Amino acid sequence: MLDLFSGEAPWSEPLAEGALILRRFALVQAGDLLKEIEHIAARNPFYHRITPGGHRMSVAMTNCGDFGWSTDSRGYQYRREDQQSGHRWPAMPACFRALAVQAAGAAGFREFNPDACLINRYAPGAKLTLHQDKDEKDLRQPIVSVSLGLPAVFLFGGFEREAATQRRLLEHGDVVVWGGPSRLRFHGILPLKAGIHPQCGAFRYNLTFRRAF
Ligand code: MD6
Ligand code: FE
Repeated sequence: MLDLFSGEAPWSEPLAEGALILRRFALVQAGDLLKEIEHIAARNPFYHRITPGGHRMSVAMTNCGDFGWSTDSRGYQYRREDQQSGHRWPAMPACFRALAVQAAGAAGFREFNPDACLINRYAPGAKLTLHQDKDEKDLRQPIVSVSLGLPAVFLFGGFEREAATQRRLLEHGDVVVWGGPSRLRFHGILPLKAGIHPQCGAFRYNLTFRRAF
């Protein structure tokens, strides 16, 4: 019998209009996703980018898909090549794309067709200060964000940096989808607390799928 109170995954939690958390939506696929992250990072290693302001980011990053997000002294942009290795970004694995499209659909975004996946790796202390994701060409497409490994506190704010923020813990397998009227909300991640996750050791990984162009 269907038991709505069993706490079985996945379940959804609203954040704002156009934005929600699909709790444990990626739990079953997590092992496959982690294997693919390992392959991608073997060819295009994680590294700490330097922001246009000259700061070394505490989050280490790599990408897959047609385009990868990067930053350097000229600003933020999507590029076909990894500036560190000189290689093109690896293709987006089929299991990545399938998950992203399914999650977007579950949140009501039916035509999501991501061409970029940014992979963030957080070690203890790593954080992401409040920012907007606005480097993508078509802001009608949502962003799908998958959390793996150690839990992190996610800040979800308004349309100005100073606006009040909600705090939500994102755990292994949680997926955040947002778009529509929430697409340009400020958001961030508080410094990661140290711990050991059975599948990811001392790290948190986050995959964010976007339509860049
Ligand atoms: C993170 N996520 O969860 C950082 N951006 O590690 C993001 O910056 C983000 O989760 C856009 C949409 C969803 C996100
Ligand atoms: Fe973001």
